[in-house]
Amino acid sequence: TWKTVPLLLFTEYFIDLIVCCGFLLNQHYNPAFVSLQMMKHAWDNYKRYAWGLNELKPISKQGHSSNLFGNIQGATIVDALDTLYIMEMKEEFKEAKEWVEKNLDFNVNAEISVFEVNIRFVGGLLSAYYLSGEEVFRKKAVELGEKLLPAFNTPTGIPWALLNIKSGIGRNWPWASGGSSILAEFGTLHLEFVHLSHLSGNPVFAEKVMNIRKVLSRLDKPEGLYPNYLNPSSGQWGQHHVSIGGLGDSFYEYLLKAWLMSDKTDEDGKKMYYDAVQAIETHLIRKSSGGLTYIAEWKGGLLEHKMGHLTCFAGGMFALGADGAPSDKTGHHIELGAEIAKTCHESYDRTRMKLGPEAFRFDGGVEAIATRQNEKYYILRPEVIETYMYMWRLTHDPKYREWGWEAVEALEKHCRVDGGYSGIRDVYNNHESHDDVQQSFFLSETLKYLYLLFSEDDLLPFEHWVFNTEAHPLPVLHKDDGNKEENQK
Ligand code: DMJ
Repeated sequence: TWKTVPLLLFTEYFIDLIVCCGFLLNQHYNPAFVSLQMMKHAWDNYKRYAWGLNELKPISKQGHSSNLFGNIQGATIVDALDTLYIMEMKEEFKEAKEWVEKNLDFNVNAEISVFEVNIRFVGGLLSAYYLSGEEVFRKKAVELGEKLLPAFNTPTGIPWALLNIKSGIGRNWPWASGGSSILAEFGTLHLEFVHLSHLSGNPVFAEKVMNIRKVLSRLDKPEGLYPNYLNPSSGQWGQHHVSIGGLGDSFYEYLLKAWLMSDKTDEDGKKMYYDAVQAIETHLIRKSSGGLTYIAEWKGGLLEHKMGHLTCFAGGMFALGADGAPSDKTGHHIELGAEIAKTCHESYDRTRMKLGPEAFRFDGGVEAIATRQNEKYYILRPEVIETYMYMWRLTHDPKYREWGWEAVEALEKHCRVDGGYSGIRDVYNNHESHDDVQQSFFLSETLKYLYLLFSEDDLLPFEHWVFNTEAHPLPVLHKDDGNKEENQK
């Protein structure tokens, strides 16, 4: 009847209102959406104040150049490309692509870090190519790969850490023990170089990294462990310092991922990974009296009971590798991943800002706490969130999303500033002292892993993609179909 019409209209209006508010609320509290908004804030400010330069100084609102990339410019743009693509920030991806087309130039007189340029620039370009299919990224990745080849001109073929990409002259870090190259640096080229050969048809890239493998497998390893220093001329280990954090970390990661990326055909990579994990468990992994599992550092047989923020990636690595472990060890590797994730979460939870310090200790009466002033900083690093993402995907235990959300809240509260996101000098302090750097890996890794943590598992599924150490996804090279990856986005 006529009386019911206004009632119906009102009901319809009311339902619309609820749906609309629900949508807004849901968007606001949808953590994947929040990570996207964080990316937008980081990107917009980089664009406004530091466009084309390597990184942003978010407090002084200007560009920041790091000597890791020499005169190569645009680190944040190349590192962020795939995150923009995955988050469907189409306009931003388009402007980044145009910048790469017009401005990314490797014909510069620059001494660069081979490792950093490989993981951020080569890795970033490869991922952008595989995700978007845009030829410019493939061409630039191969061009840059070719520029890196002279680094391998050493008596053993173990590459130099630093290379002048104009003159082709290489050298090592002056501080590295006995003129050595660094394990985590020369051991973190494998995934990208295999893909460079795959995409260019030129076997030279893969040959270079297979040779590194050969050199390593022939060497004696103290207690089955890999020291962080290896002299590229003599082929001898330098100082016997073993670490799953800085100087060692991504070497182990790349053994496992090389096997996964080869569709589980790279048996040498697999064996080296599981043998290394066995030695790490025996000699480096310990439990504190408070029940926290940690990975110590090994110096000539003596343990330093310290764990770096960088080491926290290992939780995700152990869990990712669980599947390939002998069947009676699968559960154990997942458990190890869960224990490391818990310890790293504690390292965050025991600070005032709920963000983890650069290194934390298990001695002198403390557990998972930084005791030295120069270890109390947080520079927007991703490793703890990376581990939460792997643990979430592999266990679906909701605590990993809760812990990820805690990190979002802490980042928003302490690191977000008007001009972007900044690192913090002391996470135990009441007041933020900002370091004024928005690291490019914040956009490539921290924000991407947060977004993936809160997204469905079929976004870049692990069966088809492996992430390089800078979180750039590279497709698994399936035995049966080399081009299949193009259809699996
Ligand atoms: C990144 O460049 C990579 O994750 C690298 O493997 C280690 N350091 C930073 C992030 O902390």
